[in-house]
Amino acid sequence: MAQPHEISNANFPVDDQGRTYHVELKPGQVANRIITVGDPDRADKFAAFLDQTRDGQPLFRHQSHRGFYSITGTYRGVPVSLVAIGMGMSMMDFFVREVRAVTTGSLAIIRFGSCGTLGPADVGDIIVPTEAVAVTRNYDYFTGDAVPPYHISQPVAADPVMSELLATQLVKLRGADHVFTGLNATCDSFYSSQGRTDPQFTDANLGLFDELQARYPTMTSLEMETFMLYHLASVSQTATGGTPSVRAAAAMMVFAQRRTNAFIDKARVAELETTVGLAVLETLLATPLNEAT
Ligand code: R1P
Ligand code: URA
Repeated sequence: MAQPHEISNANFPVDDQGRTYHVELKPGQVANRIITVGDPDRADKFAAFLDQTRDGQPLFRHQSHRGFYSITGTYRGVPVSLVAIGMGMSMMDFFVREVRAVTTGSLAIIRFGSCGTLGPADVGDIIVPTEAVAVTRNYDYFTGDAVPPYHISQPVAADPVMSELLATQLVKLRGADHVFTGLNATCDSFYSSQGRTDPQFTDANLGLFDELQARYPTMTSLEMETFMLYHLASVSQTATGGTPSVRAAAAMMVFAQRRTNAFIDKARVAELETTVGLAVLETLLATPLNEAT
């Protein structure tokens, strides 16, 4: 059995090989252009698009003990990583911070995930969120304070160049009727803060959809990570300070139409993952990066 690695530095833990504590990557194992997904199977499907090495495998693959799955290789000769992070804003936070810690120069990160929609998109359509808000449960409401049950943050924007490139690639592939841009709500639950009803718990969320769309009429998607990616990109800094060092965008497949209650079938997901995956890779390649920052 492999020996556990010793960890040092309680502020930013790394092991004796220089790998970060949760994502378990060290310098040289992750590229500056990254696609992040939730589902590890989706990362494996994307790996098939990467340039094949002599043994038919990407250059590097690692499953961390905390559920992060990383694949690094090249796409049309350019280094690219795929990192599956699981679900939720805190997993996005681990991923962005730990990858930033072991890379130099600017990073371009695209989240390729799934989402629910309140419309006008439908199941099987693609949404490119040009901005995102966080919707978080306001715990004090549930202990009796006179506050709203959910907090809705101010919006944070995606990288406009990457979003435009992504939307253009996707429209070419899927047609303008099936690609939507707009505001995304990143929620801290798949259930309560996404307005799902659950008789087992008090969630006070019956008016949430209407409240979200009244406050942000362009709000179209609901998912669980994108806001954190855009937020961290917006506060990222270079060694010299100032300019953000992380550029970020997202594309999401609509799995759930929350007004009609339709849910996508598996065959459609497989078809979307392969076609949309290529558009995401092409966008990453077309994103100019200052790798010497
Ligand atoms: C919930 O089913 C998960 O699916 C969405 C949500 O953001 C959440 O992580 O994204 P992924 O398909 O990327 O996992
Ligand atoms: N992912 C989510 O977070 N919500 C949905 O409704 C579908 C996918």
